Amino acid sequence: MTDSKADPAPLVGIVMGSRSDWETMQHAAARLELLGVPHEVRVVSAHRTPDVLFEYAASASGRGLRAIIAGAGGAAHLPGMLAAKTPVPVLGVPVQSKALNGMDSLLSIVQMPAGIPVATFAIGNAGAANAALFAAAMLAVERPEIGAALDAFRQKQTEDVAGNDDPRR
Ligand code: RP5
Repeated sequence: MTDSKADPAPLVGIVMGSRSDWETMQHAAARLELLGVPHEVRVVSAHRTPDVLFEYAASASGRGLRAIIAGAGGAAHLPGMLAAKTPVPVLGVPVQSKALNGMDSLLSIVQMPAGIPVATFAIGNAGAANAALFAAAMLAVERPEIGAALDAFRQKQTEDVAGNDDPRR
């Protein structure tokens, strides 16, 4: 998290509907941390703190955010509402809900009517991790150091699999 004055201004905002989403969304933060992408983390609820949502969306571009990763579960309107209120690209992460295993979250994030896009990722931890990697890939266009970190991450991932290719060991 880059909140102290010494830290560089965040390029990515990670927001979630509830503190209970952190268990999932920490996987996005961990990837951004690993890749050296300055980011911030906030709880912003579309239905419990709608004014905070509007304020966050209104200030996002001016504060230098280049992507917002938004995770929510259930009737997950947070990513769509953010996307409606900011030109900054919104990457939606469906959090795995207890009642419907995240199918509710997935469908309510992915089924945006034409006109306001939300890039939607897989349900749960994989979606959170991939949203961060995707944000890094977007940033790599203008930030070569992030591109290099992403290349190194992918290379290591390849080597880890290749070096452990006997599942019995
Ligand atoms: C959504 O409701 C949140 O994104 C969370 O996934 C879900 C449950 O929230 P809590 O009741 O745990 O706060 O708004």
